[in-house]
Amino acid sequence: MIVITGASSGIGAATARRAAEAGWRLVLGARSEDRLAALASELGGDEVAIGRRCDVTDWNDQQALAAAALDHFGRLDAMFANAGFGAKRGFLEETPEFWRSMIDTNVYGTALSIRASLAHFRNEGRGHVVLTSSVAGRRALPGSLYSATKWAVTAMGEGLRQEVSDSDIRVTLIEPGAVDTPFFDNRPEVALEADDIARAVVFALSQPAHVDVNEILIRPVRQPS
Ligand code: NJP
Repeated sequence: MIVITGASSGIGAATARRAAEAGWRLVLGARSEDRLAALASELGGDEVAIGRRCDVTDWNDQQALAAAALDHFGRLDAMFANAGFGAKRGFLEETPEFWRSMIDTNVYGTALSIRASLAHFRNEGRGHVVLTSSVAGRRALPGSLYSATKWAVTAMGEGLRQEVSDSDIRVTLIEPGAVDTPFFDNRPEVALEADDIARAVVFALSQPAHVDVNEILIRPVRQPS
């Protein structure tokens, strides 16, 4: 049973489809309830997937999302903290309010998703936290505060991995290059499909319990940086 944030679109929605195909049951979180409801119904309805409105920057929403998994399915095995968005490069671009919202979502929201699932995973002694970082979380991009938020996600993944290394809890960082999703206003010249990332997530989830896939960095061919 997996909780996915940012499940209304792009990588999150594609991962929900692949995970359902692999036999996972799902709680889908995002702010667009209509899209979550449509996806849950496409995946087979209440017995397979439910959608819940969740703004990842809201601690109450995050707690309710994890609780929905336990209430509805009686278990919680994995948390895919994937919600996030980008910003124009340049430290004179965007507004300070937009910056705050991106930091809140990408950094604080990811930390809250970890927090909302970790107590349960600790009680069980097992569980799987998957975080969507980025190539931009592995190398600094010019003028990119977004890149800095993804460095923070990469650091959280590695910090969490070390924290829980006294247990069977697993931690995976997914680090995509350009992916053709609504993340971009215009499709990049070279790009992966959301499903390419979804297959990588399901690969990490499907490993035997003793195997902890810590990082998967995936670029499309011809992406130089
Ligand atoms: O983008 P998109 P992706 N609370 O726009 C949700 C990273 N990434 O799939 O709330 C809750 O299709 C939003 O839902 P809604 C990227 O940084 C991407 O490409 O309904 N949810 C939607 O479901 C991000 O971390 C690329 O608006 C919130 C989802 O997030 C992840 O991949 C490359 C929310 C965004 O879906 C998924 O992005 C890379 C909030 N406050 C990393 N704010 C790429 N596309 O090239 C947003 O390296 N969402």
